[in-house]
Amino acid sequence: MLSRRKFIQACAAGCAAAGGGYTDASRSPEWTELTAAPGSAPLVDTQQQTAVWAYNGTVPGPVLRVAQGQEVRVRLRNRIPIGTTLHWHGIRLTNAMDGVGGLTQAPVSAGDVFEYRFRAPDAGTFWYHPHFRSAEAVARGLYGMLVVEEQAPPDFDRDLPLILDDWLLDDADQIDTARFGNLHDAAHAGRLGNVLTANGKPAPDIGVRRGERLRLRLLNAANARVLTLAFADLAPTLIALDGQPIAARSLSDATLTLAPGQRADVVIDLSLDAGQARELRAVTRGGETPAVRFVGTGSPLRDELLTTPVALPVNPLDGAFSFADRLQVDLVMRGGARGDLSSAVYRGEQMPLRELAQNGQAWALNGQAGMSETPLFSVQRGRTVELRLVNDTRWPHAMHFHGHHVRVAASTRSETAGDWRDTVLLQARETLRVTFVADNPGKWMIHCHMLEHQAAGMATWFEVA
Ligand SMILES: [Cu+2]
Repeated sequence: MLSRRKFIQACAAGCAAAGGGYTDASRSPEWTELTAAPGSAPLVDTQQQTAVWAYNGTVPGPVLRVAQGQEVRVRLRNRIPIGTTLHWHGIRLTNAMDGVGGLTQAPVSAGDVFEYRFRAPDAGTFWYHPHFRSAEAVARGLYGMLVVEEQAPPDFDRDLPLILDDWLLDDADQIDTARFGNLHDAAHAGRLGNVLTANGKPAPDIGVRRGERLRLRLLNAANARVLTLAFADLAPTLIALDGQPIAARSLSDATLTLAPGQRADVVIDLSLDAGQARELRAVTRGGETPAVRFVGTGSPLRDELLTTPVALPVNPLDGAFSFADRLQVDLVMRGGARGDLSSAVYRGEQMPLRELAQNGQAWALNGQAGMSETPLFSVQRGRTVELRLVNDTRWPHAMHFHGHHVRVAASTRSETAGDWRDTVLLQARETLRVTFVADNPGKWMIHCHMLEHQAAGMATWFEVA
């Protein structure tokens, strides 16, 4: 892995020679070590440690920065008491490196090592987390951001990852482990927490100079909480979603909704004088909770705010859809509390709801609870797929696609037509159509990123041959 400084040096030597293509991976033979192990973190305040699982001892794990097209090399060591993997959320990588325990690899046993090597074709904001028993592993703190740098990064004064999480802690400020696997949570909104953190701290202060232009890389790493962020008068401009650049747009009402797994890149220009503060807040039913506090500090960087627009270079996504011979697939979600699911297939057996519940299942996709032996659909490489996602439940869901980004066909309450996403939010009873070219061979999951919903049935897969 190259640090940003090393990348710039490597680029000085090699990027021009690469003619705008990808840097030569042979120049970057380093491996990044990531060790998943029990640890502790001051989630609530600096005087109080919460027992967590952490990568390299920190929550979130280290921000990994790589150059677009460069080979990423990460050596995972498992020192937690259960099997684990690394899933590179949003990266259109080679299938064997997707990190789905039981589908693309065997889970890495406690004490073992696994090496991940892949190229990141798209520049943008991505993340990594286990994809085996992920509801528990992510809730205990195993996640981190993967930043893929543009070949020619646009001009920001600061690039600031903001990794948000919603922790369920008990009275002693420890992770509520008794609720793991709770079927009531799984059949409702999932595991909702009671402590909001940004970069592992509650409402941290972030010092900013007057006139500073920030690129915020926002990630919702919560198990289940849909976060609506209120920027108030920070005048946010949205420039990318799920790692894919968009034509810059301002946010209506200065709010941004991020479902679990979703990311957004937002530019803000701050006019704070020393000592002044502005909060970025998360809106919940109970009111607003501060997520981060920007505090003016030091001497002004510039007196007048920058007004130059920001545009990110586009990524090499294949949007050459061929609708004439597209494969149309319906994905119908049913079940959950106050749903009408009476039975579904689980592990090859048709089961009534009561029996599903005994197996920890509460949801079905096209009548199937959990992963099946055969894929939901198989598609020839290069063919256009049109998926109609039908949320026939009373609950929102955040459907995540592996190995591909999908284009939203028509705007909905939560999503905007034309955006490329790897995770889309559907409100209760909502239908959403997405389109993509199945250009990445292998076995790819589609699942709800509310991790308790995934564990309780909302998981399927497709195959690109
Ligand atoms: Cu869901």
